[in-house]
Amino acid sequence: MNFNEMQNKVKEILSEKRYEHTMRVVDTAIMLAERYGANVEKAKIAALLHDICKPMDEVLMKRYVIKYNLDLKLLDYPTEVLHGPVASVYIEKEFGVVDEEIKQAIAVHTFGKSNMTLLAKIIFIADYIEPGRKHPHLQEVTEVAEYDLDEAVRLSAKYTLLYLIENDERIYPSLLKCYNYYNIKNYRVGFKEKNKEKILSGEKIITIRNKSEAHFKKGDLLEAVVYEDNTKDIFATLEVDLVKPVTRDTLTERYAKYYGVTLEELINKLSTRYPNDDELYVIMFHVKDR
Ligand code: DGI
Ligand code: FE
Ligand code: FE
Repeated sequence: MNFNEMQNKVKEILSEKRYEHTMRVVDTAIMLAERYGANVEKAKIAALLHDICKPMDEVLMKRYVIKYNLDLKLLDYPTEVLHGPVASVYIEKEFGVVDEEIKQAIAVHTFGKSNMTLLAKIIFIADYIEPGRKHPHLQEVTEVAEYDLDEAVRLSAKYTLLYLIENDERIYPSLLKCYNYYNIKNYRVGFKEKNKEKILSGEKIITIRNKSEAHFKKGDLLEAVVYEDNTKDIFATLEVDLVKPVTRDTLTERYAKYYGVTLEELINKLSTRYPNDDELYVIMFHVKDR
């Protein structure tokens, strides 16, 4: 089935309002996919089909959960929670979509999960920020989604949690896991693209940062990402071995050697990067996971 055929079928199944919401999610998902370098065709299909089971009868949804071995805990939740997981099975049967990444993105579009794929984040956010939405966080999350998709995921998980608690609703655990996972930005450390391979090979084992990025201690785990990489995918988990305060006067040749520069060059480099910080911190680490 091509996209147009799918679109016609979606239009027959959904109410006019739901169909219009769906098409705005498609447009938003295309925009985000282009922005973050995701597969635009997949984003279009996932967005088009994300709410396809919204009108399905609750009893039928529950039958799907049992018949297709979905998480049985879903049976304790309302159709708001069920319609995504059920759709991930339904679209294979009714639309011939077998792509696991699309199915997964649709399954979690309502409540998210930890460590989502780029596509899943795009559908989660597109659904939350399509311009017809009426919630009070539309503008804030739309703005954040332009430059930091993970932070947008954190915010929409947060606001959904707050809304659900306010309304005495039952929280599906995946939503909480999503929030916790994306709420760890203190322990994210950015590196320049050119340092990625050196870190992975074990050649680079120190970094020098200012106070804002030195609230770590031995044994802490840091998630290393590349600054230039818009998706901010974690390329390695680093375990901190040592955090040591240094000033320009106490920096030594040894540290400069790790950077592959002379001491003088290192001091100049740090003065440029941190012109207002006298005290800096040497963070030594090793790669724990890649
Ligand atoms: O299907 P849409 O309306 O486009 O949007 P959606 O799939 O994000 O569903 C939003 C609804 O789902 C909203 O009313 C909040 C609700 N929801 C999200 N996570 C949970 C939840 N409801 C419960 N009870 N528990 C959850 O964890
Ligand atoms: Fe939905
Ligand atoms: Fe939706």
